Amino acid sequence: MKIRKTAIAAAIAAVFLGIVGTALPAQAASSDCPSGAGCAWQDSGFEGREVGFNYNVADYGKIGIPGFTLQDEISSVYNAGTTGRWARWYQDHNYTGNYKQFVPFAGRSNLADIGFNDRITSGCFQNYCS
Ligand SMILES: [Ca+2]
Repeated sequence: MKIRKTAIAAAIAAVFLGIVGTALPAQAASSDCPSGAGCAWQDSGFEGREVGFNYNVADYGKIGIPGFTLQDEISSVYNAGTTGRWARWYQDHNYTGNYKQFVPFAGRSNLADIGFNDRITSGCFQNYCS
């Protein structure tokens, strides 16, 4: 039941993103996420520093530039995966704690909308969350 609700929410988000993409010039956008990746941005609206994964990130606190990581900083995410897998982002490292998941070609431009702003520490594609 929970998964079904998330799927519906993700589908709505995808439609919403489509509308935004049409209305605005291609600037900061979910389309910045490379094909095949799961992407996370520091700011809402797919802006700020961006980190993508092809399989998973066990701890965002351990990647990035010296002195700055995306741990507990991520405000928008997008699943540009091409294998049909859902992308999940977890509150804690090593894919533990609460998580949000998104079907391919869906994401969230503002994680604050779903109570998940600046909380993410790990992320993965389904089947690579271990
Ligand atoms: Ca943020």
